[in-house]
Amino acid sequence: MKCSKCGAIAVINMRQHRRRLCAEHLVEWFMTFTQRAIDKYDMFAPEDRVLVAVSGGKDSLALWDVLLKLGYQAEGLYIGLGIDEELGYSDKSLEMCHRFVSNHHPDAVLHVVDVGEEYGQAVPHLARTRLRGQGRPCSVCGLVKRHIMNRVALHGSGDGGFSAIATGHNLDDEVAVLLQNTLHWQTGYLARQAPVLAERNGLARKVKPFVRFYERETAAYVLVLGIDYIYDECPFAQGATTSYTKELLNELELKSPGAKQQFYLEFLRARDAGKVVFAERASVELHPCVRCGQPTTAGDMCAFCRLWE
Ligand code: Q46
Ligand code: ZN
Ligand code: ZN
Repeated sequence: MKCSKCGAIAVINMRQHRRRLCAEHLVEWFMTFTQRAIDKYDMFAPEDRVLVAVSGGKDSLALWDVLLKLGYQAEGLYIGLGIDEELGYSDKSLEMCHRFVSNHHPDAVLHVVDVGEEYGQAVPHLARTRLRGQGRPCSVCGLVKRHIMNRVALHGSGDGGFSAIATGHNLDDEVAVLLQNTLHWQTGYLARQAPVLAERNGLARKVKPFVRFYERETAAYVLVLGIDYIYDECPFAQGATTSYTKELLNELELKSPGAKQQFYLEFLRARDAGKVVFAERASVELHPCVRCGQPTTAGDMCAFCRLWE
C-alpha cells in the first residue's frame, strides 16, 4: 500500500477520502483538515485563548497537540474525577497529560481541577450518595464536568477567561450520539448537536474541531507521533449504550464505507438548509444560580450546587 502523495509506504487507508497516506503526509493532512474545520465552522481565531478539555485519551491529546502546532493559544484542562475502581484510572489519565506536556510541549499550560480535593467528594462517591447506589455515575459525572469546564472557561484559574472550550469529540462519537438522539427523537438534543455551540447567558462557547475525523484517524495520528495516551476506557463506560451503538455503526461502515460521515454531514447540511427544523425547548429561561452564579433553568440553585446539599 503506497502513499497517494509521495509513493512511500502508507500507514493508513482512508477509503471515504480515497486516500492512502504515509506518516509524514498523514500528519500534514491531519493538521490541514483540522484548520479547515476551525475555519469552516468559524470556531476561534489565533488571538483567542482556547481551553482544551483533556482526559489523557488519544482524541483530546491529539487535539491539544494540533492546536499548539497550528499556533493557537491552547491551554489544557484536566478534571480529576477520582475514578479508581482498582485500576487507578484517574491517576493514570492525569499522568498521561503530564507526560504529554513534558515530552511534546514543555511550555504548554495544564490546569488541573481535582473534584475530591476542591469540593470534598470524588465523583464515584458523590454519585453513590446521590443515586443511592443505583446505576452508573455518568449522569453526575457529566454534570460535574460541564460545570467545572464552564467555570474555568469563564474565569480561568483566576487569570481571566477563555474564548471557547474545545473537546476532542470525533466523527464516531458524534454519529453515535446522532443515532441515539434520532432513535429517541430527542429533538432538543438534535437542535443542539453541532460542531459549535455559541456562548449564551453565562454558558461558554463550545467547539469540536475533530468532528470530521474518524476515530481511526486520530488513533493513527497519535501513533505516528509517539503520543502516549491512556488505552483503558473509564471502567464505567463498559456496556454503555454508546459502545453498542458504535459497534452497530462500525458494521454499517464496513459494508458501506463513508456511511457514518454521510449520515452526520447530511444531518448538519439538512439542518442548516432548514430542511429539518428542530425547535429547542422554547421558553427555557436561564438565570444565575444563587450559590455559584452559573446559569440554571430550574429553581434558585443549579443542579451542580444541589449535588452538594
Ligand atoms: S461519564 Fe461515565 Fe465518562 Fe464519567 S463515569 Fe466514566 S464513563 S468518565 S465520558
Ligand atoms: Zn507520503
Ligand atoms: Zn450553582
